[in-house]
Amino acid sequence: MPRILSESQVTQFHELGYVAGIPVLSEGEASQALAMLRAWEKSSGKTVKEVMRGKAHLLLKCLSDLIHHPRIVAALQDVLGPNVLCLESGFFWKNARDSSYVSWHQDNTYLQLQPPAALAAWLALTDSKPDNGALKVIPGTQKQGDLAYDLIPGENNMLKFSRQVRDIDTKKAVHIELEPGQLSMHANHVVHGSEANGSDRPRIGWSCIFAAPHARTTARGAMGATLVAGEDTHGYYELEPIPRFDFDPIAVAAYERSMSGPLAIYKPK
Ligand SMILES: O=C(O)CCC(=O)C(=O)O
Repeated sequence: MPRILSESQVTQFHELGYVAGIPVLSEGEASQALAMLRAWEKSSGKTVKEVMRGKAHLLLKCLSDLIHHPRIVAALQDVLGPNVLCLESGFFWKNARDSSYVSWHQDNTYLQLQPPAALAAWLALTDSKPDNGALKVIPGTQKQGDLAYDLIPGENNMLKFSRQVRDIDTKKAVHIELEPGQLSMHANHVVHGSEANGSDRPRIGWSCIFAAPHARTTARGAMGATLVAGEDTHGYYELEPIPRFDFDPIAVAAYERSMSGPLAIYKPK
């Protein structure tokens, strides 16, 4: 029996490569989380959009708490099994009328996990709909393994080193529509992307890559992980500490080590 998903949601994840509408936070909790992030922006003079892209759960305590949220962990275990590591976390933050977009890609292109027993969990802090640039997936493409891609840079592309999948049928794409506080999950190989936000509302999502411990990254360089459920049965990653407070030096040191490896592309200048 799955812990939080229905059997049909688990089947959908495996067949189509995504599942959506999983309730995690109440609308009030989602706006409270957003208020904390905006307060951090105000006090630091920085933006979450720029700074919180790679391993953000090692920087802010509220984000560390979120990757351990019992409802997120239960949904992850329903798909990945009892043991779960968090490899990466960061925001895809689109302000109102924001021309940022995300080109069609597969997440596995970046971390190159073998076997690809991993997924991205995407938590909506605002609503996410077609008019404000919701995430889109091309169902079933996770079954095609690694697809050929081209390096196509774009000024407003939120993927700094865009690896855009070649020859895909975008007519088959579906929008993942979410209310604030809801979660979606997409498979590591499913092709996905999103368009600019043409609306007057922001569209803010927190996307985290989680993996089973036997999924090893073949990308070069140091890579740590945070254990969020069960045990690390394989020891492939340096286990990260849990920050006790924002910018806890022990967690920042782990952040720096990991951001020198395959995640270096996300390191803020
Ligand atoms: O939020 C978006 O628009 C893109 C998200 C994405 O690429 C991801 O979560 O892997």
